[in-house]
Amino acid sequence: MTHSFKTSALALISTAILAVPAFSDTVTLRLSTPATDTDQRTIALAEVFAPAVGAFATYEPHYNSSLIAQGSELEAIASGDLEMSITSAQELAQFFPEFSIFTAGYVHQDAAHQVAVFDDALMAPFKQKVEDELGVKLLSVMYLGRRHVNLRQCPGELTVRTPADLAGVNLRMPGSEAWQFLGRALGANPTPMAFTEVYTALQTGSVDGQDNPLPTVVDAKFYEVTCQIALTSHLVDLNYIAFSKAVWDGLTAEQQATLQHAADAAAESARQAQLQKENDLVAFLEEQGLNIYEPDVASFREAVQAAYLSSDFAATWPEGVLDKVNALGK
Ligand code: KDO
Repeated sequence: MTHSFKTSALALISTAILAVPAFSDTVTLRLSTPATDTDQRTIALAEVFAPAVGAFATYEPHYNSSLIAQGSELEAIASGDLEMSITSAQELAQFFPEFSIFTAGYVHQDAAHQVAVFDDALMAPFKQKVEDELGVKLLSVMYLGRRHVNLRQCPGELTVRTPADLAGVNLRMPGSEAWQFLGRALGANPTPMAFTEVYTALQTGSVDGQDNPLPTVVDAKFYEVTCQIALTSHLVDLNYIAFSKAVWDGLTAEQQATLQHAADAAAESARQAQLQKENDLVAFLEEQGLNIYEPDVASFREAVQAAYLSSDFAATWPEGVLDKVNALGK
């Protein structure tokens, strides 16, 4: 190495060291999500989380997967290209199969049960593994809602009573094995597809339907291009606020406490807003012409639970965890 090269290399290194934010600097927190800016979770992060951490962090949200594709956010955080995401147990299960316990249909009972599970000691080894092996901290649990089957066909053409009625139905599910499994367990023919492509796929008929909670059906305007919702409640779905451990470790203990509190407050605010919307939106959707009805939920529960219990997923669930999760419910 020539003298001049060494000198310029050293200069580059010292510039890089100087560029590392000191505790007193403001750190930029980029969040990437497939969700819109009108989703209750992103509203709460912008209105509750961002101002609470404003003294030391600048929150920079990117909606509609405009920064990172759905499902690649955790890798982006791990490699330092992103600071935050609203991740799912299904995405985590791609790295850590035991997270599939939180993706299984009819396991979580409601929003309060999700919080009890997330805060319980049973969750500690799950969180620790994600932190140690992926460099991602799971700060808080967010409520997405009860997922139902939402189809283009009207009940005259197809009425959903039991899983057998979904045979041959092309149901869009998000793109990972845990989601495809759920689609098959419901009796459907699952098609993997990114969230941002679903509206057009429903509009053009390249899929027959999709599954999401009512607030998402409204927020993403899926009701404009579908005819019915069978209230299967097959998954009381959650997301986690995922945060870069490298950034977390660069914060002071006081900043960490503020940030943790801000994440919890945003999750709680979003949970209440989402629950309210789930209650209110049936009437709105019916006004839009959608047919909303209850299928034989017991037959869905039985089929879905049986599929999970005999699956390779269940074999990865740590001994006794399902019983502990069930014990935290009603
Ligand atoms: C979806 O793709 O259907 C899904 O509901 C999956 C969730 O885990 C989550 O990624 C969600 O999309 C997005 O936040 C958009 O609401």
